[in-house]
Amino acid sequence: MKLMIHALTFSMVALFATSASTALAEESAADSINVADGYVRAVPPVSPTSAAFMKLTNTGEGTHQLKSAESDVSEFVELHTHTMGENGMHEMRKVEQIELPAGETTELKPGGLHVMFINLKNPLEPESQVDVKLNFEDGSSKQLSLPVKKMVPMQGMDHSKHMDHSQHMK
Ligand SMILES: [Cu+2]
Repeated sequence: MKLMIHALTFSMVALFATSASTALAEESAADSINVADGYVRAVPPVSPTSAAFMKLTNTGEGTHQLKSAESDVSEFVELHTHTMGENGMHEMRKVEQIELPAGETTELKPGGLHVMFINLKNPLEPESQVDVKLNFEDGSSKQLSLPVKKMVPMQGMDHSKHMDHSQHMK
């Protein structure tokens, strides 16, 4: 009698172990995607928009897609890219998803792919943190806390020094 119970217990343990290892073999997109160097652009209080940038490395065997992002900082959160318009100007465009090929690092960076925050609810203070959730194609998701960073203005875009200078001239 005692032996039978032991045998039963053993087979139940074996069953659990089998199902657990099956679950592990099926890695979710969120498990496969490593996020590095993520940050959100600091913007002056008057700005209605900002963006998040980061490096997404797919360490898994298959291609994954970033389908959407969520955050409390703005009314809308969209996945965007920059394209060169017919007028030769950079234009932002919404994309349905961001492809994350296996074994590759996909970089979200200024002038390229980014997570766009539209209609900010509060100013983004430098050194504060922004919670951003990334949603992948298989329903898995990744919760991030990204620092807000001041961006170095692009060359020729920084008119603030000019204005200071002219004020001194008066
Ligand atoms: Cu954008």
